[in-house]
Amino acid sequence: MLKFYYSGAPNPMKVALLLEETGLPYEAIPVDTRKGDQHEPGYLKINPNAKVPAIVDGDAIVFDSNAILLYLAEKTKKFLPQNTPKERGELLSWLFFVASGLGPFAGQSVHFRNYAPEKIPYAINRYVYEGQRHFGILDARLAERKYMLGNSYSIVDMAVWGWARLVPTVLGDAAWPKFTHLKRLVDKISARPAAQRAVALKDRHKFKTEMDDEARRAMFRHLTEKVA
Ligand SMILES: N[C@@H](CCC(=O)N[C@@H](CS)C(=O)NCC(=O)O)C(=O)O
Repeated sequence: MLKFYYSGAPNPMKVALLLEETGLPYEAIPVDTRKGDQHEPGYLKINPNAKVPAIVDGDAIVFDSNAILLYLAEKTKKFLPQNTPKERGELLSWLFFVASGLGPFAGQSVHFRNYAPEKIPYAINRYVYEGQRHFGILDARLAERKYMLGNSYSIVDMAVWGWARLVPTVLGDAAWPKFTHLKRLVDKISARPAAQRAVALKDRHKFKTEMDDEARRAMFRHLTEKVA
């Protein structure tokens, strides 16, 4: 059975949503990143980047959330647009936009707002600004169409949902009114039974919740290794 290495964080949650939407049987294997499971040698063979999510499907190993979304969508032939150059081009553009822009900027915004040992106004402003800019681009697109690629729900919407459901965590509690179209999409997806099962998945396992020294050592390794 397909093995899904996960935690309740945004990138694994996109994949949990797609797995639940497709109905593919899978075994959910917790990787407790606050305890350092991501650095275990056995896990590094699956994801050398020491992050979640990753999947093992027979002899296929796939890591990086949007790569997994594409792999599973192609495998099941679900939640993809028409296979024309135009539609595939749009699919890839938005998937990569989320993977290389939204995700990293949103992640750094959360880091500098909540976890950095010093509050650095320049860093906070840069990442909140960029997070806001990326969410704004999604919002503008959704002002003109129901879903990211038009009339059909696709893996791009799932990739967006992973991060957009956390808009207040990324940008602050007052942010939602700026992104009404994006909020509509998030609410629509969150109301789906598959999304509710995806969000509930982490309750099947016990994950550490404290961000203590052990967690900081596991997740922010630059704190103990000066390279600059
Ligand atoms: N580009 C990767 C990023 C994965 C990632 O950053 N995962 C976070 C959770 S959302 C993680 O594993 N954090 C633990 C750590 O950094 O040690 C993807 O999209 O899967």
